Amino acid sequence: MSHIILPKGWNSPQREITPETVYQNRREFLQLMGFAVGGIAGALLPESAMANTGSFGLFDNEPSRLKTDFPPVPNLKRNLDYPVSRPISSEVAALKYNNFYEFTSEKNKVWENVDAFETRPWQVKVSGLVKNPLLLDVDELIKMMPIEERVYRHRCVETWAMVVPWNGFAFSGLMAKVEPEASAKYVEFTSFYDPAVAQGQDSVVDLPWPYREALTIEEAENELTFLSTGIYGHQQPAQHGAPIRLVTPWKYGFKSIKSIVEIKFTDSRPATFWNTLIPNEYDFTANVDPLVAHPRWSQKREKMIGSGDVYATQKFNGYGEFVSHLYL
Ligand SMILES: Nc1nc2c(c(=O)[nH]1)N[C@H]1C(S)=C(S)[C@@H](COP(=O)(O)O)O[C@H]1N2
Ligand SMILES: [Mo]
Repeated sequence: MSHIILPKGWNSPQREITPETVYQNRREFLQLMGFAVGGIAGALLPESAMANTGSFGLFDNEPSRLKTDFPPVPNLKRNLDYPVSRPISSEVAALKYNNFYEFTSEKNKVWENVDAFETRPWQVKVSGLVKNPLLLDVDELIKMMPIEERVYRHRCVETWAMVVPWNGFAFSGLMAKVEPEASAKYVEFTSFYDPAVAQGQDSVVDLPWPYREALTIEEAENELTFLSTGIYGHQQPAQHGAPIRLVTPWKYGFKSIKSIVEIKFTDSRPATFWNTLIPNEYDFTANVDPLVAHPRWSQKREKMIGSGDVYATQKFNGYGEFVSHLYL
């Protein structure tokens, strides 16, 4: 989540990791990444210290390696209940600027590191405190659910932002099918674990892989909460979390876990990846709020990928009318 480039090994495609570049433990990893280890927040950076989103997509000589031929989603209708006043971000910019720590910590290199990631066939399990647990192929799940398009803002805690047309289905629709028990209070989402393919999972010995995130049951049931199986009218590219990822647009982006293999309904709050690693920087709830600074930077403004346009950050990322009642 920092912009510090790690030594070779973390993102080496060949996984030629020498003893010197293997971090001994997560503390060393976090210090190298510039995190404020030890609980004392680092000095607040000036507001000008914003994400270097540059001009991705504007001045690129399109590298032929960038995959763009994803299968289109037929008969896709846009749900107009969630209008966004800003322009949709460049698709190429979004394809080439990602957070996906399983592959690399370098945002502009994720797309180059996902070639070996097989996202079909892919099984999704829905388990825990539900009346009707599920274990099925993701394409069966997609056939079962009403697929629609939603244009949402996305706000990373690092201050970069985008506006993208996701396709997929409302999480509440899946809840209606599996019927959570009354005792279910949280929903835990687990991503894949495959260090042979995801070299980031192999580079640091004790990060809490697989990536996990969680919501309260009320947040999960909110109409905004979306499982995205595609973007820009087509199937999900690997770098956006194929084949299925969570989208919670009023929360910082780290909550929107990619490449989900299991969804579990629980009665106690699950441990989550970033909150376990560094709780003073990544809290569990993580609602977008311009007035609550991150320990290392202000959250007052945000910068769009692609255009580089800067906007004032909005509370709940502009989705207060849908979610503010959850936090009274
Ligand atoms: N499994 C997994 N999911 C993840 C991440 C990750 O590293 N691994 N990064 C998160 C963060 S910090 C952000 S901002 C978004 C980025 O989504 P995008 O690359 O599709 O824009 O994915 C989130 N989901
Ligand atoms: Mo993020």
